[in-house]
Amino acid sequence: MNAFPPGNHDALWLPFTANRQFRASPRMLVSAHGMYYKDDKGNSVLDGCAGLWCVNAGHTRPRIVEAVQKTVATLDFAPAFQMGHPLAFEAADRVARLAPGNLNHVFFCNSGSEAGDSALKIALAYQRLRGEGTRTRLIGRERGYHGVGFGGISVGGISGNRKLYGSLLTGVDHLPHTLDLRRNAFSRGQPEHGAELADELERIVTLHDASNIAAVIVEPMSGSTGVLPAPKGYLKRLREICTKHGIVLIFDEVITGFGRLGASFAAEKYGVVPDIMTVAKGITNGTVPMGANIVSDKIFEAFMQGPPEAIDLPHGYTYTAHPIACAAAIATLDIYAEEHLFERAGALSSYFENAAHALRGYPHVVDIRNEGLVAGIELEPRPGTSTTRAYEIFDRAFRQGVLLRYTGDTVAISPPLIVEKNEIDRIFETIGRLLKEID
Ligand code: PXG
Repeated sequence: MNAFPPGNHDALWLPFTANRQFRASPRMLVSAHGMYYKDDKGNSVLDGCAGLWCVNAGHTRPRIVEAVQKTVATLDFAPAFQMGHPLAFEAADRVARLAPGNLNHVFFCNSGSEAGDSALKIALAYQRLRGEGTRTRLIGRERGYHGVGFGGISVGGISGNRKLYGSLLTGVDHLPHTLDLRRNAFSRGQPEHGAELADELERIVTLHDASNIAAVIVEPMSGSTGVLPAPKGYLKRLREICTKHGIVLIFDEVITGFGRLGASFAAEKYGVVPDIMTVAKGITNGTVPMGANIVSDKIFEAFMQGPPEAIDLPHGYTYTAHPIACAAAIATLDIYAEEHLFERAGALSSYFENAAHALRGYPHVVDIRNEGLVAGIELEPRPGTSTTRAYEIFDRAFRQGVLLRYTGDTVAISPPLIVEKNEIDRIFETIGRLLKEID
């Protein structure tokens, strides 16, 4: 069967893809159910990465499908500027109730990238509204990923995503990343060493003075740059330094939110609450694009001080709180709660951890990292070329019926939270076999 439908296949430009290599040897998906995709040849493909870290409840869940179908036939679109609809209020309330601490206010957007840029704008505006308008500098972290908007790539720390795009935002500094193979290789869960790396924020404060710094944004566990859980104590230290200096702390929970780590959010799991949390992906089980900022009372209240008829936040999107996305989010949160999927992920995590770490000692493996239902297997690169080994594992695994992700030299695994033990076995056995197969 021809993988491609008729037409000009150059018409589609795929993101973060080697397009010419892909067209020569495509990987095509045509349907999905539960833990499995079906490819264009009719083969079943076990989803080892929840689509792109987003389908946490598994694919085509009837409750979500029906909510979407009903909504699209009832209220296909509703403007969100100076207008509202019931699903938007319900979805915000549900998300806020799930969030820890005083994170009680939800601003909807359509992706993790928009959530990242929105969070930075809210933080800057907040500082100005509270009379601290000199606080304009933004701090990210090396190896951070906050999407692909100009704000996100500026505070992000991946040179490959930045180098083609000019000067980016000015006034940005980066904390050092926390990956330390020398001290922490083959850690299970959060690594022991590296809390002191948060003190680098003090160094940046000394350099610029706190009166010039608006916000710090980090992922509690970096996903896209190879699964890097924060070292023990690191996030708490970052929280303390931000509080001491009046800096807004933003957690990017686009991957870590909605059960991936065995709790609703990493903030809950680690007991450290930021001022703003960005989420996306699992908020709708990946079914409809949606992102959000979950904002603290203190920040929200700062925007509610002007004249009631003035627009408090001049920011938003045509598709903010889209009815179909809101319906998908509500149905998704229902499933997470009724099936106790976050708890399930937590309960399965030690089995998953053991399966991942069983690959220690296999050819090419230089580190294995994990937390909740996510793992990264880092491979030694072939001399002179990075990523080719990990790509080969990804490509061969797909052709053998297992969907993985690779990022740099790391193979990433983050299955839907409904995964069964025998499916966890199959994922890691496939990787183990391929590690022995490739050169
Ligand atoms: N923040 C984080 C932490 C992310 O992981 C984004 C923001 C951006 O979200 P959107 O919805 O704009 O893509 C992400 C996205 C991968 C991979 O396999 C990871 C992401 C997206 C695509 C692939 O590494 N993360």
